[in-house]
Amino acid sequence: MKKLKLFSVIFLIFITACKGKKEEDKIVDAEQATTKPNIVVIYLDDLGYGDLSAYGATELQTPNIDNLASGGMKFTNGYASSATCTPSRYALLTGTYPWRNKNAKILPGTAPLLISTEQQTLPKMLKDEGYQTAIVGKWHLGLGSGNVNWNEHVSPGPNEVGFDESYILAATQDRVPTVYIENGNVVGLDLNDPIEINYEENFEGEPTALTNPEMLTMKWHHGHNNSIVNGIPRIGFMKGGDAAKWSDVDMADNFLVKAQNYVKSHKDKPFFLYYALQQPHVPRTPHPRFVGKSGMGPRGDVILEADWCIGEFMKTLKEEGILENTLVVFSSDNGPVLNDGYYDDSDTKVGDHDPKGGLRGGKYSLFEAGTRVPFITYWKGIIKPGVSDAMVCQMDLLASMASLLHIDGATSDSQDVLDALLGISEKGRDNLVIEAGSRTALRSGDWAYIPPYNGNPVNTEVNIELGNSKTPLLYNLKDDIGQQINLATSNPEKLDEMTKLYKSIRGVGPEKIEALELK
Ligand code: NG6
Ligand code: CA
Repeated sequence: MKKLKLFSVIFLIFITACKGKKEEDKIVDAEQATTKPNIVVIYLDDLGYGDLSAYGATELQTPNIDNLASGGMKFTNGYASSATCTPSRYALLTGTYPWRNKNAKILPGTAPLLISTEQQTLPKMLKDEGYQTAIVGKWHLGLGSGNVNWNEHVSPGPNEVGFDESYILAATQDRVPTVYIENGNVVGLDLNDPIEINYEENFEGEPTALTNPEMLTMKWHHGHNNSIVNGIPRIGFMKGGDAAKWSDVDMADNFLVKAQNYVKSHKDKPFFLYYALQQPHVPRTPHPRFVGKSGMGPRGDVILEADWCIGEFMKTLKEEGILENTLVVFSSDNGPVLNDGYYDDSDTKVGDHDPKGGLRGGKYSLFEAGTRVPFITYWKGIIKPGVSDAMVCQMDLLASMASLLHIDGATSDSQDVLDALLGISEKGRDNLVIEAGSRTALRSGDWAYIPPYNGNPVNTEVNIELGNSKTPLLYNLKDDIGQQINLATSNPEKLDEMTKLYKSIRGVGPEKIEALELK
């Protein structure tokens, strides 16, 4: 079945490629289109399952991302590996469960590179296959080997784990250093004004949100009261580097132009582009032309901004003539949060919009809204538009892209779900261990199992249910997508089955996994 479909796909592309070209070029084009398409991962930061009109949002319209969903495969069971950023990105790039690496937690801006330069990664694998590789956008996987001097070449980083080119924001938009780093070098740095970063203590005489609240244009709610950059208080202390500091409101446009330029200058050979947008993570800083556009405050506005960026990016693929030769994967690193540390009206103005899309929990949570995220694959002319309920995880991209390229890329955790991603099959993975902080839980078939944890049931700062309960939680998502009815007591057989499966994958009994604090 699959072979037949692939054959017809090749034939289709062959015919298309034949139009108006020399005989010998045709075969090369047709072959390249199917065997080595460009691969683009468009990755948002904290976008929830219900944040797109394609996923049921009615109060927000996201026409450009909706075009990907309606022209491609929209997954209803698409997962980030984790409910926070760093571990999800780790899994996406390495194809390995993040809980196998104890350091794969939300990282400060000074953290060393989390991925070993020896490790297999998606970009490395593609590079070995002759792909050109690049990241534009948020990194948040650590840089250097400790005690980074930001005024010198910063290494190892993305360029040492498989990316030929990198243009990144090091950690998060709310963490210092608030500068772009291109291929290991801070962009626009004036060495007469060197950058110093410290996450423990401030530099003498430097203003902070606590000492100089009059300098703030955005107020902090929890955390985020250290150095002030562009009127926004951040996490961590920074001194110097004034000329290099980014403009928050221009960040989206800046990343977009970098991504577009990359496509334009690399379109003649296969490329892998990881376009990691910063929206709608805090601080939400829409460009003035998007301010007020959603009527929902900055969070809604930056989602519209991101949607616009993606539309412009897709236009570039089309204008450059490579839309039919590019597989686009769209997703988000974790679920939604409204107030993540700043007063920005995102919670007060949300109105009837449900970023969770009917799921329970949110960012940081073991409930579904923590890890189940929008997940779309789009490949014009190849992926037949549709909706898939197959369970797929971003961690599976490594094995699936290996399968697409007919190479051996298997890791123990990354599964080949290529057929599901291409819409050829409804079969995804059977199960997945999801993660939030230092806690893990199991998804298997229609079921969700959360082992007992001691932590607070709710993180009151962000107003999110974390999935901590002194007794096990068991839900049948087919009947109860909102995880309201705990079946742990009424269905002991299923509980036993899920507990055993969880232990066998996780390798540690749930009773031994300490519930750790959120951050
Ligand atoms: C938390 C921050 C939050 C956000 C998160 C990382 C505080 C109180 N909260 O520690 O604002 O930055 O880390 O988000 O500092 S993530 O999407 O990159 O995982
Ligand atoms: Ca995130």
